[in-house]
Amino acid sequence: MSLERTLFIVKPDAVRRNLMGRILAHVEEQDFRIVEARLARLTREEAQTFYAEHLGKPFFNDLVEYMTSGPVLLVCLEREGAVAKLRQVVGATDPALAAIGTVRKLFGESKQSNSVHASDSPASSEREVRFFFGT
Ligand code: 3AN
Repeated sequence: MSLERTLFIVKPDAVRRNLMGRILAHVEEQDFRIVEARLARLTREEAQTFYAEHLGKPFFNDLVEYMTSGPVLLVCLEREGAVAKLRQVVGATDPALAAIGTVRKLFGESKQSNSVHASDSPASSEREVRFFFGT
């Protein structure tokens, strides 16, 4: 396995509930290194571009509303095999279906308010890290 970078976002529902520290501790315990991080309030344009693959889906407008409803923590994480490992640590999109011990099982509220984002492939991680951190 090679050293990879991936994009992680602590979403508005989790920032609002003061879960940033616990969630970051959880990923650090899995040997992820935080290489970049910043709090941001996404604009509508940023959220629409970031989630462009979901344009036209029934939940798209609500997703953009939700992602712009409060601050998010944007994080670039690094580890061996980071992309696949972080998807495991994060769990399924729907917290009700996520495996025990995953971030979404522990903290997610619903399919939309599922507390965190993790890039879903090496191609996505490259695009997403560049989108927010320009590297
Ligand atoms: P994941 O974040 O697990 O890769 P995606 O990429 O399918 O999931 O969806 C992106 C985001 O859109 C999810 N994290 C969630 O916030 C929202 N979402 C996905 N599917 C639904 C749905 N059926 N209803 C409401 N929101 C959804």
